[in-house]
Amino acid sequence: MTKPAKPNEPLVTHMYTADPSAHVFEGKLYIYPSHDLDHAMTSNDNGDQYDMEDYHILSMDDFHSPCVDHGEALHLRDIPWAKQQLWAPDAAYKNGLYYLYFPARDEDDIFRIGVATSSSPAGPFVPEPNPIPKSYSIDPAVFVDDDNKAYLYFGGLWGGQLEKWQSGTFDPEGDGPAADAPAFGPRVAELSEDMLTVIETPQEISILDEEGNPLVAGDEERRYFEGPWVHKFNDYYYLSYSTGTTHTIVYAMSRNPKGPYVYKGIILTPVVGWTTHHSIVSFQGKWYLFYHDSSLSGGADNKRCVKYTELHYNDDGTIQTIDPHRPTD
Ligand code: FUB
Repeated sequence: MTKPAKPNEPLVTHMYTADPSAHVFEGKLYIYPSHDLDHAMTSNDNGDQYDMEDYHILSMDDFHSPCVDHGEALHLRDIPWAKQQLWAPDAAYKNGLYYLYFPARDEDDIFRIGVATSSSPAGPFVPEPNPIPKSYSIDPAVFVDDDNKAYLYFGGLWGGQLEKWQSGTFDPEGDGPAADAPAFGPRVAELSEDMLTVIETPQEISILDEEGNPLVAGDEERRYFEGPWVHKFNDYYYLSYSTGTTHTIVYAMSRNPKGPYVYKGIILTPVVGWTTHHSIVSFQGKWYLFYHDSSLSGGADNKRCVKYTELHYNDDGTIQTIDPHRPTD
């Protein structure tokens, strides 16, 4: 039997995992990661090296229990509209059903977001025949608020194609803004009651500095790149995300799930590997950060491993910065 994973150690070592979205379902921790494959793809800014084909769901009764791999929960071959690249997923629960949200490239090589359903948090999941209408780009994250409204967040630069959607339709020539222009923000749209469609055109989220000015595209230490995650603590919404080129997980706060959000600081300093991607979850009275790095493969960007560590708030609601290389007590 596998031993329980310690903080900052791989949750599992029998396969490569990345992009962990952690949730508490049925009293247990469920982790929805990408499943990195052990192949040698050429690395480029388009993300061709992330050529994943299926999802495996992990769970733990608690942090003293071994992490269970529930096997293949969804495969590319079973998704009618998807051609390749099953990237970072997320999951949600509503109305007695579990929903798995995932990005993939369609037949035209355009990233869209799909949804699949299951009666169990561990799957298997059955995909809808088409992607979610009006969805695009990558890294879906779903937040279900206390009033039961659910929101779909998404978007990623470079290989994630967010630059190509600035006119509202896909423009293959679409590019990023000038360094002194407002950076592109992630997108948000409220989900329908059945969680399978959005009920509005996705809108861009503004991320502002403390003076109320939008973060600019050249501010690579703070501007949005990919991997949105929204959680709520003490009536504040926290939008956390990867800064991509500067390799940190940072966060911004708002009183409204759709923003505008005000930038606050760094949650996670750079890990081993180019990408960084996370989720934040409350479990048994404590808060945890799930994240990945490339340590299990000795640094290969597309062979990553999922880890966790405890997350702490300051009295004013700000989050203490985590250094993944510092041993925990
Ligand atoms: O795993 C593929 C991509 O790498 C994800 O969608 C991004 O967030 C980055 O982690």
